[in-house]
Amino acid sequence: MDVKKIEFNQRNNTTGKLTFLEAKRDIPFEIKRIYYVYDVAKGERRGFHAHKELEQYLICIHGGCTILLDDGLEKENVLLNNPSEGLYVGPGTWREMYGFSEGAVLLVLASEYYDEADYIRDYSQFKRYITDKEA
Ligand code: T46
Repeated sequence: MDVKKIEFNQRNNTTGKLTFLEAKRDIPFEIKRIYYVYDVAKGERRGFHAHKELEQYLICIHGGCTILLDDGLEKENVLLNNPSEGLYVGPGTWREMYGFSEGAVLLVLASEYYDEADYIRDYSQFKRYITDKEA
């Protein structure tokens, strides 16, 4: 599965914590877009799609949420509840986000501008896409 949890640089002292990410050093792609998902009501589930080309880092900068990842063969659930950790999610990965704690903020760094044509929003279409790619 093309996913990986990364620990970012942290500087902690008695007054608090600071995490930083540097372009090209910590994030291998050029960041073309940043967005964040927040105010997600208890029990809500989002995502339900894969991307054909897009690479992203997901960082839960406040609170926590869980990401279901599926490459068409295996499924994995990753808890994000640490602002100094990022989850790289590569193309061809179905994702669903759930279990948002109250006030959770999920920040996303994306390699491309928003393009609806890059989304696969239908699960059977995703399975066909993966099978065709492997053939
Ligand atoms: C992803 C997960 C982690 C835009 O117009 N511009 C944008 O940059 C984005 C991200 C979305 N939109 C529009 C598209 C929809 O009409 O905002 C609406 C909500 O987007 P969506 O339903 O895709 O949101 P999520 O939370 O299900 O998924 C988002 C990202 O779209 C997706 O790429 O990987 O977060």
